[in-house]
Amino acid sequence: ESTTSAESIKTSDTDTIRYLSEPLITDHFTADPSAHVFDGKIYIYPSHDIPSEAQEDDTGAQYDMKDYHVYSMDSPNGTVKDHGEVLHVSDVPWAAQQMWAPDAAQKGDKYYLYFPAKDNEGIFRLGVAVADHPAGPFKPQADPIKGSFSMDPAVFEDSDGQHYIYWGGIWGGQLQKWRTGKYLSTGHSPFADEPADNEPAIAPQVAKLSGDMLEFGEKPRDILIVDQQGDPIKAGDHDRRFFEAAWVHKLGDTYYFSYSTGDTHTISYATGDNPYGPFTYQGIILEPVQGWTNHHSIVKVDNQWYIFYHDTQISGKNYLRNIKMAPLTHNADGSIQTITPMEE
Ligand code: FUB
Repeated sequence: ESTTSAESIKTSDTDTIRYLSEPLITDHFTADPSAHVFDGKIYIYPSHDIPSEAQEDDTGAQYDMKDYHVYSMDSPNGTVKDHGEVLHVSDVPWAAQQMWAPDAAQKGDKYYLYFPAKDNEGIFRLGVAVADHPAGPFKPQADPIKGSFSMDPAVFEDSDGQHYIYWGGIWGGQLQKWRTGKYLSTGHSPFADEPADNEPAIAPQVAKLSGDMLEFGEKPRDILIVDQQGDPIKAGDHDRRFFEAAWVHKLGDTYYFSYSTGDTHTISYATGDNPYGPFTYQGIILEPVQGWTNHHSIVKVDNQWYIFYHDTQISGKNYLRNIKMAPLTHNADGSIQTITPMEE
């Protein structure tokens, strides 16, 4: 168990907040934190980073995770409880390796863990595991979600109780390999199969979940992210195009689609008036953190919004990360104040 401390310095009422926050967990490496309030408590579903013997490469082989732990906190920045391992790759019949960024959802008295992993052919699929308690243990389905591909699932429950699953990631996340609807085995380079720079960027994916939460309830749809003029963000626009780490939250009637821009390292956001988009690009929520990846979740606890994210403060290594949290502020006009992480 660990206790955290944090400090923020606001530079103005509406722009950037510089924020210094401490790792939430120090005895394991953790990343990609998906946080939710279930049964009045904050539960965090992160990736569990481990030192790897896999050769580091552009597909992210060094992100060689094998299991998930669940963590909880009674209040923001409170004591973090580790509920232990809740799912291991060896328990998942279809999964071979790389348990990447997960998320969780609640429906009725059941809890669902959504996770990506590579199957025996080296293709990323999305899996589901079910539990009676938010902290598991989670029992995996025998097969991946039918028709699933790529990684980084995130589940959003709309105000009417309908759950939507968002996912996808380019390069090592393989989304570019599904542009034709079939897996393109045109080579191992994660940079093959991308659109030309002046073409629309590869689209993140969304589908309603089925009533039993175990399958897509409809054919996956592309999410269109457009600029302020309504033109699709282009593949060459690395400052704004979707890379990975989709997340959706809702404030009033506005749906906020946030994501990592990958090689430009920000968490950016776009807004829309329904769960499918199109979403209009608005700006940066979180400036680059220490380390290559940037991956977050956004959750309201009582009356305050928080962003959970990670950096590499403890290890200094891209694939050995530590999760953190910081308050997040929406301005009166709906825009989100940019957070600039401060380093020690
Ligand atoms: O943790 C492995 C991968 O790194 C995640 O799936 C990506 O979002 C990036 O954070």
